[in-house]
Amino acid sequence: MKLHYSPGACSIGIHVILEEIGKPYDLSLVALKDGAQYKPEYMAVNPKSKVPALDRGDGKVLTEFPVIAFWLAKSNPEAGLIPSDFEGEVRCLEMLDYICGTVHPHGFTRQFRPGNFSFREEDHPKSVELGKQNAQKYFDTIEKGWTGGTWLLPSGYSVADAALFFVEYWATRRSGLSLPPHLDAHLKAMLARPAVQRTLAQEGLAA
Ligand SMILES: N[C@@H](CCC(=O)N[C@@H](CS)C(=O)NCC(=O)O)C(=O)O
Repeated sequence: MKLHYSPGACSIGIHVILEEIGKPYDLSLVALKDGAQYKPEYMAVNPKSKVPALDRGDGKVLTEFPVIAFWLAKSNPEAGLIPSDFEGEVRCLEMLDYICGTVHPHGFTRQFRPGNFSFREEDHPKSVELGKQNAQKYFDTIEKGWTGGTWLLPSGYSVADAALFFVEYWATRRSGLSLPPHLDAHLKAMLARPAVQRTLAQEGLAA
């Protein structure tokens, strides 16, 4: 397997999952800051020009965080990264979709790439502010609906935790936001996991 990633991008969540699984994989750097996602070499891998993309090792490439996370969890059942019952699995997918389809774009892409949301440069600060407000609102929604203990789902650690990690990391390391209590404790618990520590070190990032 090979993960196409950029340091500190949402691909870090898939990187954590690969470290949790513990099977050999390669990393391929797609430096978003240099526009490498738009180079023909990478567009031949992922025409969407986004990370993460996972080369599964069978000649096929998967894109979209929730799908990559689901595929990795289901094809490595011994790692126990998705609930084994149907209701639990559905709730895990529900969280992956909320984090990747709502929190990521409307909370953080609005802050990090305001030009994607408005042509007018004078509107960009409004996009950043709206992104911060949205992120805080989405985190409060997750906090109020928290059904887990340390981890997001009551059944224990899962790929949904790796997704929650990347938005928590952005909130506290890049956006200067504070997290509500369950999420704050969750981020601390994630940072204590050896798989997360290895991932951060490999991406050259501080805890
Ligand atoms: N829907 C995609 C979104 C992935 C995404 O937006 N990735 C960002 C990095 S966090 C990216 O590659 N951005 C590059 C760009 O927009 O040019 C997913 O869930 O995997």
